[in-house]
Amino acid sequence: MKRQPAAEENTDFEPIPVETRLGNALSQTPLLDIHTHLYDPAMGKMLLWGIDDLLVYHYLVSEVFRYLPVPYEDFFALDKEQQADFIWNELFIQHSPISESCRGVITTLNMLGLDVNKRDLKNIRKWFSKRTVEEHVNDVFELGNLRGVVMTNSPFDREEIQIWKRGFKRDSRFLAALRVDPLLINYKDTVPFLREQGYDVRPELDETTRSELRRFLSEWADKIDPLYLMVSLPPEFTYNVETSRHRLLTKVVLPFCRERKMPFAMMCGVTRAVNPSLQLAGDSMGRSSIESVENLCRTFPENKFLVTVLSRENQHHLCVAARKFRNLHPFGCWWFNNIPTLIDEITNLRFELLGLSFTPQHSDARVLDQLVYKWTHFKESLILTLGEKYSALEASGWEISDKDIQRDLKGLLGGEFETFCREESQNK
Ligand code: RAT
Ligand code: ZN
Repeated sequence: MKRQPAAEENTDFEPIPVETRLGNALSQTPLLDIHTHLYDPAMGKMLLWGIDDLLVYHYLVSEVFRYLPVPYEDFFALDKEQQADFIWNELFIQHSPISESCRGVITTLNMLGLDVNKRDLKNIRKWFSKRTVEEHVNDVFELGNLRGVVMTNSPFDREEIQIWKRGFKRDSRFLAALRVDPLLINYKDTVPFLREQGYDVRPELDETTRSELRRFLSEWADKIDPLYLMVSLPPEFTYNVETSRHRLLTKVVLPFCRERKMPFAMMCGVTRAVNPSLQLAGDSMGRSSIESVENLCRTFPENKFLVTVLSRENQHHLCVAARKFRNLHPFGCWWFNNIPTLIDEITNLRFELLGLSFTPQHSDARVLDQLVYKWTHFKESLILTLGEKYSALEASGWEISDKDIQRDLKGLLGGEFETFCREESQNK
């Protein structure tokens, strides 16, 4: 079947193909995006949106250097609009924009109603300059059929903590997640920051330090009301080693999550700054230890783990691990996996091994407008993968009703995640 949203009317009396019914149901199922880098509009400049932010997205920054031998520093010395001009010219005018990140910009502009064929960046800028953030948020949420997005909230980001401390009226569509990378990745260097914030912590994890770290997490959780606690981990992360990270995890983070009945989200497999000159675009990836995920799930049955992995080679093992542990919920086709080829493959693996008990996608949007393409492209894939599974069932004599489809989609697009967050861990 062709990769396109299926939404057609039944003009004759032939039975409607299941893919068409799936496409129709999909356009009527509001979804929850469980991991983004977007912010509540009340957080002001932190919420990125508009054409220039779309063009300087770090996924596109790394692609532009594929074509031009410009020194990195020269590019980063330009202001945002100049960088965007540069990227537009190189990736959209001098070459056809076929990569996933480039096509994403085109899908987004097209769905926002702009004539992409004019290839006129000035005009596009003019269109955006007339919009307010409020109307843009509403339009993007409507186009993506979103009911909510989960932010990534860092209690280590000075700009962000000022905003939370000042307080603001929250937009209920923007939910929180507490991100603690500096704590688990780089604890020793984080001690001075924590002390400056009024927590009596030391590099050694003595009793006072542990209880102060719990106080830090508690106060932030009370302030922002997160759905889960999260961290991204390097490929070499393993459980079972006597490191300070291990002690932090088992003596501070996991007990805290248990107490709050909150999942702990692990995003496994990122190697930060393999090319530091590329700044935010310089991260790479590696294969992680799913054995460690299994160890954690077994050793801490009262904890709930949300897990996504960056390496394609880890995807199959993660599915198998989730078959063994009810307290493990795989989610998303993360970052370099968020391309049609891998989305199809990973989602099929998960359907075939886990049925519908996982969350197939999150957007990771850093710019509001990206919600439009990241979800549109994902839905194109879902119509193919889930449509094929339904067709196969029908071929075996099992009829799929519209109600079945609606129920399944509700689960896949946020419902299964919400149930997982709500429930006590059942792995006891
Ligand atoms: O997808 C991204 O934009 C990455 O840079 C990361 O933010 C990643 O998703 C993460 O959450 O660490
Ligand atoms: Zn992310």
